[in-house]
Amino acid sequence: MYDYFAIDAIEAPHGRAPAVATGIKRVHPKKIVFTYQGDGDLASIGTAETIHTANRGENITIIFINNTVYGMTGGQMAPTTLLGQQTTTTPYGRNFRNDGYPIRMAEMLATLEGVAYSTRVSMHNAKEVLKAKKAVRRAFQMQIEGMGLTFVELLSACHTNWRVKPLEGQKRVEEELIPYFPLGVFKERKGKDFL
Ligand SMILES: Cc1ncc(C[n+]2csc(CCOP(=O)(O)OP(=O)(O)O)c2C)c(N)n1
Ligand SMILES: [Mg+2]
Repeated sequence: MYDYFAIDAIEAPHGRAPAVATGIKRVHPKKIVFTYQGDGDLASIGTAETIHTANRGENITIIFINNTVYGMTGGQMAPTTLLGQQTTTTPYGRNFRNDGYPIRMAEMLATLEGVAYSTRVSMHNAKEVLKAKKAVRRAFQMQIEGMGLTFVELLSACHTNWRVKPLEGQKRVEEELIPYFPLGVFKERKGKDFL
């Protein structure tokens, strides 16, 4: 990521980014600290770190890229894989009897007191990308104001592992992901009454 953004960065072991970010933010409270995590990372490997960091209300921002697969390792099922979705580990499609249901992280985290902002946006067209940009800005602004943990989930295609062409992938986000993972703001704290 640090090849693309002019920021200081540290690589955490998979799933552990919120724990590492907790330490960095506590030592450098004036720095804007965020994690950048996939769905396999955040909703499976790092479930404990995600939930407890959010529950502690650490004043960091979590950027969550939900592409419904473990992309980097070749497209295995992730906690957010849709029912019926074929992956290398669910060749007949995800079945809730064996694999459970896709987890809606933004809604789940919104229930925790420590979370100041939880939203889901999408990357499937230019208009939605602009909205996503606003959500990220809002999250950082709330962090600057010290309001608690801010969480931005971004729906994203994974053309390589979905094995689809770019336009088809964007269409799938709109037609298949958004009906299960609705866009919107699930929590937005106003004021600092929790402090
Ligand atoms: C503790 C740990 N377990 C497993 C791996 C292997 N691994 C690397 S990337 C990856 C999948 C990542 O999937 P996701 O977080 O959804 O990110 P994506 O590639 O889809 O953006 C896995 C399992 C690892 N690096 N560390
Ligand atoms: Mg992924």
